[in-house]
Amino acid sequence: MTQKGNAWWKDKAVYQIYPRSFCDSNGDGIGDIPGITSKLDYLKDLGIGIMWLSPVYCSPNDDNGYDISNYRDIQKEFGTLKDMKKLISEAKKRDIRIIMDLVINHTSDEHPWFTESRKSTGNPYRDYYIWRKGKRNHKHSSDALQNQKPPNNWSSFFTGPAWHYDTLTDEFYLHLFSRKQPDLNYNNPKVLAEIKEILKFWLDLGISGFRCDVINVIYKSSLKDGKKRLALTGREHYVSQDGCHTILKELKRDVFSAYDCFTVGETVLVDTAMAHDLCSSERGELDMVFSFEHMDTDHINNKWFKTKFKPGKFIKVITKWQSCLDWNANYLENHDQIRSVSRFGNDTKYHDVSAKMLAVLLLTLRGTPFIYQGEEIGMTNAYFSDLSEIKDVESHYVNELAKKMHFPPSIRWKMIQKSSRDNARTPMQWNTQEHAGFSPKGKSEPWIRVNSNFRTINVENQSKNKDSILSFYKCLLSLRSGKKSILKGSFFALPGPKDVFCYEREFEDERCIILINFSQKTKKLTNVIQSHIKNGTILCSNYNHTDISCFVTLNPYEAVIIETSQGDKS
Ligand code: ISL
Ligand code: CA
Repeated sequence: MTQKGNAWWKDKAVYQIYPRSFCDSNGDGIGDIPGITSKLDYLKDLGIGIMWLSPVYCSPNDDNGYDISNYRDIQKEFGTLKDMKKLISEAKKRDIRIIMDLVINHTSDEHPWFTESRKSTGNPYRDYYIWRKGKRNHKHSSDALQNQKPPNNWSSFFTGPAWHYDTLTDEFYLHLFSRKQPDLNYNNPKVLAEIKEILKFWLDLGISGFRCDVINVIYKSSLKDGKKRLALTGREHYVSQDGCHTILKELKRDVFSAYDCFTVGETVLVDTAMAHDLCSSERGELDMVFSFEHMDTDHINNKWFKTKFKPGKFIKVITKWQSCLDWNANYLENHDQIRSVSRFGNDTKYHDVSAKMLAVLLLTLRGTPFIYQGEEIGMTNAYFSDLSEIKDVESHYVNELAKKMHFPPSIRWKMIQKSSRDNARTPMQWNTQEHAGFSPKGKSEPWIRVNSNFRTINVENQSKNKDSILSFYKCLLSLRSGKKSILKGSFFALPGPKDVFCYEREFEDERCIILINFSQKTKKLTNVIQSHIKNGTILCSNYNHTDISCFVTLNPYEAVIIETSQGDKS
């Protein structure tokens, strides 16, 4: 065991793998661990230093692995513990660290703790979960459920009440997510003791940390009714509570501090102050957090009601987070979000330049960048054609709710087609062969449909092309690793034209200015920016510009990194 030394995770870029959709080695249509191992050279060549694996533990797959039934073993369809050990050691040979997903707000309802817990109110595992009697409904029916209401008015992240009635003991259990994801009870010290042992189990196997799923909602400080809201009624009783901070400090003290590892929290509904308290280095909780505010800039209320993307809002939110937190976990995509090029760029006419523009943003902000599989080749939304193609549990819950609310089928479908998480879960596009090279030829169909644009957008084509999005990512990752200003410099926003994000990164006497045009219009640079960059050197441009003289306008979606020197600051 090594004592945690330097913050190595600040210098590396992370690559997120959604194992089900990355690479299927045995042709059953489902991505697997040997598949991931077979792509390690690809990841090394790309230039990433850390890999985050979405859950690979045993799971009945109600929520694709985010419902865990055994924390100490690998889901059969993904392989075995032996395969996992091999992946860890092969990654290590290539200097790639692995972090795993840690899902401890809830387990699967098929986890033995829960199957025991259900059995009786006196079962030793009863208090591993949150069970309560319902409220009386003042109805008189022979059906027990008809006579009562859930214990409080909280709603679930996946729509509907956050409680499920269980006839066996005539009580309800709490589930902030799906019915098959009962929440653990962190008022029971035995639960945290179990979790600590699970963490050690994986850290001892050689993994380098965890992405902690919905970690800031694990502690419920009361079960009182919440203030009525359009979504997530009850949240004031569980978002970032004192009890959560206490647990995180305890995990750091008793487990993480003894290993050379880091943690990134997925923290929902946080503002910058909450995020600071969860991850500032002096508090000893998490090392960094994923926030959501920038992901909330293209919809009203929730992601199912999309609005036109307004770059100004997005730029303002990112600037705020860059300025308020010392270190951000930067991301534009993950397995829960639609594809960034289809969302913040343009996936038709400007596919190539806008995907590269987003790469510049992701890899030059202050913080650790997280690239999601396929982002490096500009994978787009799936444009599914029918509900039967949709696998995600959340989309189906939402469809049911919209049906109950009498939304016409065509509106329901539009909402799901645009916003379903499945947009990011289509198989990785490796080549032009059958199944995009995700599964071997002639074997089972992939578990989810391949995006029909795989013949043009794929790794093989882009590897051969020096001007591709993939080559651009490689260049940028290598540039980043050698530039102290980009790796660890301060962030300072500069006023730019509308829809253009301008900022400066500075470390000692090295300074870079980054200009990113989020619009399809040509933009004239302000005089201030022009004077800042006039003697600079272009380090990277998605239009292959190299000459700074006469650089006065930005093309549609143009992004440039310009190195300037101290002397030029006006
Ligand atoms: O995807 C979302 C909304 O559409 C988010 O609210 C998401 O549910 C939230 O960010 C929590 O996500 C994490 O925990 C969920 C799981 O379904 C997600 O895949 C995971 O990233 C429950 O474990
Ligand atoms: Ca497989």
